[in-house]
Amino acid sequence: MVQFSRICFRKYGNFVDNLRLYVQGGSGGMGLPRLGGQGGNGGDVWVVASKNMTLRRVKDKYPKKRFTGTAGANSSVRSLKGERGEDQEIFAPVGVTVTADDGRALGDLNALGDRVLVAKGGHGGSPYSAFKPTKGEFQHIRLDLKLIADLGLVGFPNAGKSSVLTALSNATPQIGSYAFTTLKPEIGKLMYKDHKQISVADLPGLIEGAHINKGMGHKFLKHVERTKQLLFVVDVCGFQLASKTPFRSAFGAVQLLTKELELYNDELTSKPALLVVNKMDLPEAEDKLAQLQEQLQNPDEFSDLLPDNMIPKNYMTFRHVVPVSASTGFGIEHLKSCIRKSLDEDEATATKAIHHDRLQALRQHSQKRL
Ligand SMILES: Nc1nc2c(ncn2[C@@H]2O[C@H](COP(=O)(O)OP(=O)(O)O)[C@@H](O)[C@H]2O)c(=O)[nH]1
Ligand SMILES: [Mg+2]
Repeated sequence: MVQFSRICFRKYGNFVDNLRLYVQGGSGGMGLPRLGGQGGNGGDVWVVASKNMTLRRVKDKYPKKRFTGTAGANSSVRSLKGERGEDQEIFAPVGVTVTADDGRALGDLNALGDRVLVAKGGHGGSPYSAFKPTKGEFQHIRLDLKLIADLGLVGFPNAGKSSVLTALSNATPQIGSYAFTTLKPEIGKLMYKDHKQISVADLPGLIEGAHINKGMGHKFLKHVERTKQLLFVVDVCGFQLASKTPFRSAFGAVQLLTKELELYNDELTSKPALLVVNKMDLPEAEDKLAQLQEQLQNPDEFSDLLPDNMIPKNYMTFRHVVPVSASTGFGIEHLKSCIRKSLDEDEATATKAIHHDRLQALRQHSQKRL
């Protein structure tokens, strides 16, 4: 029952990596023909790169997804030159590209404070325009988080991430039985018979305390933000980072990885994810896999096994749990097809959502004209 309620209270929806918004600059203010007065210009709309923002937060904060600059003030006897309308700023995360609906690039947010103008305010009425103001520019825009790969590998050192990637793809990452063999993201390409390619990023290993920037902590977690889906990799026999650190079972490793992601940015745990249980060639692997599967079915029942600070708020839901052996190749083809299925599923949902958005916009448009 407890498990059930956890699922019910799980935050709706998935990680957001793109967003479509309507933006409109403010109208210009009226001029004043009698005295030659000039209306104020309308305010512009900007997208601004800001700290601690995610596209999900933009979406939650502005459910209508409409942004308009303020209108310029009309010219009046008391104030011949009308005041300029206020700009509207849309705060967005770093790493976003801004495009118009027709695909025109408007700009990139590469560093904090970068700004992209997305809708200019109208001109105030003046002697040059017969004192008539103009409307602000308006358009639909898209914010897209730049992705480094379709999938990101998430696992502790030595789980076999590099080996799994090598087995899956044509990548040849460095493999070794010591921590931090992977120094920078290595992107492997998975090729399918119909020529579809899926990219997988092997990231610097996650360790306990990554969220407080231990090891390659933040560098790693920043990369995880920029993948569509996650591929958790655990050693079926569990792991121990060093002789001083405690031994963790495979179940413990899954929860600890989840906790690290959650502490950094809890939206990450709502990304679609698959779990790879590696090293199935080791003795007793079958029994351990069965145990892990039971624990994943009822995580609450087994959370007593974990220290309190290791229990995540929400357990990850894995679309597929796939046992493999990177050494023998067992399960690798199956994993490859699970990955494909999972990405295709999301692509279909995304296409549907875009059609839905467009249809909605068309309806609103035609209603206005009636
Ligand atoms: N027995 C066994 N060992 C494996 C398997 N996959 C990887 N290893 C070994 O585990 C160690 C760590 O592998 P690596 O791919 O570098 O792990 P990473 O740190 O997660 O990238 C290496 O010694 C690998 O040879 C497997 O399926 N079975
Ligand atoms: Mg590695």
